This record gives sequence, C-alpha cells and structure tokens, in this order.
Amino acid sequence: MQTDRRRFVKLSTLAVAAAVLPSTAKASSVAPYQLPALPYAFDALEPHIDTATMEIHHDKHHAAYIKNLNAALASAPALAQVPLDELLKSLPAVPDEALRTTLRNNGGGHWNHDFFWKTLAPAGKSGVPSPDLTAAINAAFGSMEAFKIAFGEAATKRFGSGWAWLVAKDGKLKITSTANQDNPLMKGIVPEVDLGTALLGLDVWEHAYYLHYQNRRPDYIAAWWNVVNWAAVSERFKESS
Ligand code: MN3
Repeated sequence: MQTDRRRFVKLSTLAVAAAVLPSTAKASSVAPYQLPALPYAFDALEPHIDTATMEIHHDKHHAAYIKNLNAALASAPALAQVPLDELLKSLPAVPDEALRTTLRNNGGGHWNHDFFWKTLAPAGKSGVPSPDLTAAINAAFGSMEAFKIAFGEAATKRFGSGWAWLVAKDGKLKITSTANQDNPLMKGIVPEVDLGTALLGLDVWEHAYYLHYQNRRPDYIAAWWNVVNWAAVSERFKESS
C-alpha cells in the first residue's frame, strides 16, 4: 500500500514537471536554491529599516525558508527541476498534501523574500515611478497618495502574518493581500486573492519590523515607502504589460 502510494506520488509529480517544463525556457532558478546576497548593505536602509532587522530577516528567516524548501525538494526530484515561479503556479497539481503545504510555505517564503529585497533600495536611490506606472496608478486609485493610503490599509488590516501586494493583470492594477507566505502566483490555492504579476510587495510579518517598531506596524509601513525601489517596480510593470 505504502509502495503504491509512493509510486503514485512519484508519477504524479513527474506529470506536474512534464506539464510545466515545456513552458520554461530557462533552467537557472531551480533547486537546490541558495540564499541570494542582498543587493545593498545590511545598514543601507537605515533609519527606515534597521540593520539588525535586515541581518536577522535575511540571514535567518529567508535562509530558513530556503533550507526547508531544499529539504522538501530533495525528496521530489522531478519538482526540483521546475523553476520556482512555475512551481508556485502549479501547487494544486502537487498531490501529496504535506509536500504541497511545505512548498507553499517555504517556496512562497523564498520567492517572496527574493522579491522583497529587490523591491527595496536605499532612500535617495530609490527612483520615482515611471510615467506609465504613474498613469496606471492614477487610473486605478485616483492619485499616488490615494494609492499609498489604500495599500497601507491593506497592509495594516492583514491579520497576523502576511503580505500586501500591488498586482497587474490585463494592464490593470489591484491591491491585494495574502496570509503567511502565500502570494499572487498561487493559482487555485488562495482563491480570495487577486492573481497577477506582482509589482510591489510588503512583508508585514512581525519579524520584518518588531525589533525597531514593536507593535507599530503603521509606522513601519509609513517608513517603508522611503525605501521602495520605484525603478524596479516600474520595470516589473513594463514587463507585465
Ligand atoms: Mn519576512
């Protein structure tokens, strides 16, 4: 019985890999994953995000997601060949519930943090939204200020741990939020979420701010806007349209 189940799981994961692999041109972002270096120094986001928080967040939290993800994929070699974003889009096709949950939490954790670091830049070096992105934000939310208020509300109201997102789908922008390490790639996993191309993501887990801001999540969110890498966000918007 156990052998049959193992064989079924193996065949099914291979089917998932076969289904998604042809659509992927590059094989670079596959397991085993390594912790990417931050694209700036740990203290580069001071005083908005403090050095100790960045060190622990990157070296401990992000590293743990990668360690757990690699451990899970070591027992699923077919899935280990699937690029991470494709894997996260295909989670409902992973038949083993425990494996699916581990990939959801730790694959999501790796993807979200890699995205988060690239979404940030030192204050003063973070650029401005492109004219096209500004126009899309104005069309969707009325103004940049109105957008920031709505995004901040989504981030503040996310109960417990999770993320706030700005996503683009079919040229339109939407604000959404997810619990834990879920994200807008996870089709069929988080049905209440607006799926699409993530442009901007804000980590509101307490580990992202508690050392410096304690329980003052709104203060963290307000400071965070100073270190948003608008050049990167604008480039993602350009690629999404
Ligand atoms: Mn985090």
